[in-house]
Amino acid sequence: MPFERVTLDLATGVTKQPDFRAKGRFARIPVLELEDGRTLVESAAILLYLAKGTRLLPDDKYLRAEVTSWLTFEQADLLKALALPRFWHMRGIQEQMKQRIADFHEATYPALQLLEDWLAAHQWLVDERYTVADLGVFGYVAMAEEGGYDMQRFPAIRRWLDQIKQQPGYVPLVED
Ligand SMILES: N[C@@H](CCC(=O)N[C@@H](CS)C(=O)NCC(=O)O)C(=O)O
Repeated sequence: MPFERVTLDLATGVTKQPDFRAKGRFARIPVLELEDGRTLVESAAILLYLAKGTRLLPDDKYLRAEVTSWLTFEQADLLKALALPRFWHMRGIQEQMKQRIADFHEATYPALQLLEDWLAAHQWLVDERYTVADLGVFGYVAMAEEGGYDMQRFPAIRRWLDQIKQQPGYVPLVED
């Protein structure tokens, strides 16, 4: 599927500008812009849209709901708690944000443990095959260490992350 990737520097406040807001109602990335000019926001919606009709999204109604289930878990239990500590580390303000980071860690290790337990018993998140559920959960879990999370505790998650990186066509989220 042909596409153009546009990387934005969020530090410039670009997502708050009116031209960006016209494309992305929640003032954040990612935004998928279609050829006909329509846009789609929220990573889970974008993944489900792009994957429809491909091997990355099951046709079966139940399995498809299982994919949505994992994508929802990622949004509710992982995304912010993994993203913000990483962001504060990147900004060099981890000392200042120490308590909030500790609170996120305390609240989120149990969610990571749930993922670990699932992956200790399964190769993939849904239907024992690679789907957009894996892709959606992968993003921030793969960068959790940058937010101070000790991922050595989770061997099954680390095995699964490596497995995703080895998939044909894998492109790192953050470009060098
Ligand atoms: N639930 C959203 C979360 C997206 C999100 O939090 N994006 C952040 C960057 S990772 C953002 O664009 N923040 C706005 C900003 O920093 O200006 C999704 O999964 O698409």
